[in-house]
Amino acid sequence: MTAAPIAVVTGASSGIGAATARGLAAAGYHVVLTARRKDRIEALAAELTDAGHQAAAHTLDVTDRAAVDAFAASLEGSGRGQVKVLVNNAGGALGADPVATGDPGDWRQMYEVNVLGTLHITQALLPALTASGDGTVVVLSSTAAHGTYEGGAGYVAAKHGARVLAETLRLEIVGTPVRVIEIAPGMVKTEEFATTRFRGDTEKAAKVYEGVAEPLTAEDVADTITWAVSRPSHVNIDLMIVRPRAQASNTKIYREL
Ligand code: 8X3
Repeated sequence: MTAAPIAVVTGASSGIGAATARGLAAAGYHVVLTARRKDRIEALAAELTDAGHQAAAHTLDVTDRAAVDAFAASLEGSGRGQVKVLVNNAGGALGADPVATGDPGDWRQMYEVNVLGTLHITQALLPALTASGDGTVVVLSSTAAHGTYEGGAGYVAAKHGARVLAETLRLEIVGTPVRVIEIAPGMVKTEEFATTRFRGDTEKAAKVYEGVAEPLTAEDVADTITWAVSRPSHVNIDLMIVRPRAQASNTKIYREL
């Protein structure tokens, strides 16, 4: 029996990352879940394995380059299948302050994880993805990568960085057997995104979704990713912007209040 192709998912401990790991496991990939929180990814890997899928967990902070390189080397020597998919999902927002008062530390941290984290693991796995003869790099950007909004500058700047990484990589590696897919979700109601942004202030976090009939779910976005990844190899979904119906733009949201 040939080994199942490997799909690496970063930030797989919750939200879109966890849902994507589920989706890709169901699509037949051997899913390697990475995140900082060991307990969560181990529990999800066990759940997937119990359900008859192939999954493994590897604790990883994508901002730690040495750890990312060691992870890539461990995959090469694992005797598992070829690495065919990388889903760059690790990321997030910190704060929603205006430019005048935003914390430079927040900006730095958002650049570290959303841009440099994506850069580190993409660089580390690109040789394996290329060698597989049929690789896919997914970059989870955001609608914040395509337009700004008040209070969003730090996050918007970081997500623009992730988008530029994806677009530039696609130009640079054309002719190699690797495609680059950017998925840009709008309002997604996940367990942690807004709570992390507002540092545990659940009231502020709840306001983000207030009156919005049906924000996207992590599963909605995971479906989109799984669909894009499972197109035939020659089909490159360059970019998908995915929003809930109630959101016409970053700033035009219908709320039933
Ligand atoms: C999440 C979308 O509107 O919070 O990436 O920037 S938004």
